Formats: sequence, C-alpha cells, structure tokens
Amino acid sequence: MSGRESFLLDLQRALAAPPHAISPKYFYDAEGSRLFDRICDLPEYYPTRTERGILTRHSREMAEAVGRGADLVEFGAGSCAKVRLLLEDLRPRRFLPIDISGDHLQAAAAELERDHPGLQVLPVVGDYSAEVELPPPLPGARRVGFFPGSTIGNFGPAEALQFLRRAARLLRGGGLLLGADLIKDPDVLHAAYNDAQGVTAAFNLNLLARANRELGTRFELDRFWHSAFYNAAQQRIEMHLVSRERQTVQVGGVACEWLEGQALHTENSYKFSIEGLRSLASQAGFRPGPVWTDPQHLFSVHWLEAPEHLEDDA
Ligand code: AVI
Repeated sequence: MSGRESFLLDLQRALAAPPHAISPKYFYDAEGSRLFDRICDLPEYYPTRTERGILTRHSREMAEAVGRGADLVEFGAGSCAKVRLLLEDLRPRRFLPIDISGDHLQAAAAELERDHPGLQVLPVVGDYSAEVELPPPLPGARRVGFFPGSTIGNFGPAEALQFLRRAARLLRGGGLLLGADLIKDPDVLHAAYNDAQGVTAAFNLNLLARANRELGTRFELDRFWHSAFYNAAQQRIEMHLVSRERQTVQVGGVACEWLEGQALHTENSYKFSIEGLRSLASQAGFRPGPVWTDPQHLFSVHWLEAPEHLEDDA
C-alpha cells in the first residue's frame, strides 16, 4: 500500500468511530518536518537544547561506553543534527540514518557527508517503527543504534516495548543510545507544547493541511483548534485537533461528521522516570548501562547494551 493510501485509510478509520486517534507519524511530510525543526528552536521546547547539552558535555564518556568504529544506525534521523555532536568522539565507520520523510533525509545525509569526508552515510527511507530492511552489517563493526529526542515517548507502552525488543535483536552485540524526556513540573510541559508563537499548533494542524494537499480533502484549518495538555495519570502529553463547530468533511468519498468539541487524538508524548525507562529496556532484553542527564533533570540519555544472546533466543 502506498503512503497516500495508508494515510487515507487511517484517517477515514480514525474519523469513523471512537477512539478518534491517528498515528503521529503522519505529521512528518516536508512541511511537518520543517515545522518540527522550528519547534526544536523554540524557547519553551526544552527537550532539544537540553539533550544537545547532554550529548555535547558527555560525548567522550558516551564514546567510551559505546566503542569507536561502530556501524551507527539512527532511528528517525530527520535533519541528522544531533548525531553531529557525537561524530568526533564516536568516530563511527558508517552511518545509516533512517527516516520516513525521504526528501528531508536525502538532503540532510548529503550535507553530513559533505561535512565529514571519509564517513560513509547511507540514508534508508522507511518507517523505523515497523520492520526496516537495512544493508548487511559491516564485518567486524558493532551495530549501535541512536534514538534521540525522546521519540520513544511517541509510542504507547506496548509499542515502545515492541520497538525496544526489535532494536535489541537488530543491535545484538552492540547497543542503543537512547534519549528519554523525564517526568517534571506539568507547567513546564504545558508550555513546551503550547508555545507563544503557535508553531506547535501549526505542526498539529499540518495533519489536516497535509490531508488537503495529498488526499484532496477540504479541511478549513480555522474551524479546528490545537489542544495539548499533560495527562498526569498516564504520564504523557496528549495532543488533539478539536472541531470548533459541527461540520462535515469529505475524506476520499466518505462524509466524516464532526460534532462541536469532537477531538482527533494526534499524538501522545510519554515522559519517563530514569528507573522506569531502565526497567522497560531490561524487559526488552537490554542491559541498562550508564545514564547521563542535565543539572535540572529535565532529560536523560541512556546507554543500553544489547547482549549477543537474548533470553528469548531459541
Ligand atoms: C518527536 N517528538 C519526540 C516530539 C515530542 O515532543 O513528543 C514531537 C512534538 N510534538 C509536539 N511538539 C513536539
């Protein structure tokens, strides 16, 4: 099924019946990726600059834990900006950035290769949350994963466990360097997802704008509002698109009814405790190693070793 077809089907399904929810992966067309890059520079959005600070401050210790000369795989590489902070100390032999947004990825990979002559960069366009076909491992190089940004938090708990299980298998004999956002004051979280410039709102609404571009729908964006709040019981930020009024929108020949106040759940962003994350990783088969954090304990970066032999190996 093409990307367009699965977007259409998933959107129709989400609007047909409760729970009205769709995967956040549909945010990331070229425009969504551009908006996400802007979010990362917002004063309220602390995760990016905090994680960058941790990677910069501790890159040498990370290289010691991870080992040099790895076959480095980044899940959801986007602009390949964060890996740049590690390259000098980590000195991987090869870099395989995986991302769903093809054009954005190719441009970022080309730029990275230009800036790092001698580093082999092989972009892989695909959905890393599903099974992705990677080139065979480099002989003699440990396969190491890099999954920054707390994108792990955009999975539900079961999906996160499934992703980590798959990663532990893919990276056996190496490991995973994983960024995870930490539980904190809800006001700080609320501000990060409700920025004053409205960039996060535009990012959320881009899902409907993308449907207009790709599926020929006629969503009027000003008839929806962006809603983002912290659900403390679930330890997650939720994002929704809420209809301001009763309306009907045609989606691929199907009339989709919206009641006033009806919400389409577009994203969860789970927050973790350090212990909670380590326990999840252990459950997936990793051996949790060192953890690095910032002085305010806003964000964490974990080294998770993937044993050569996993317990569920036959
Ligand atoms: C990509 N992901 C980790 C971001 C997050 O914080 O959950 C996506 C995002 N959504 C709104 N702002 C940023």
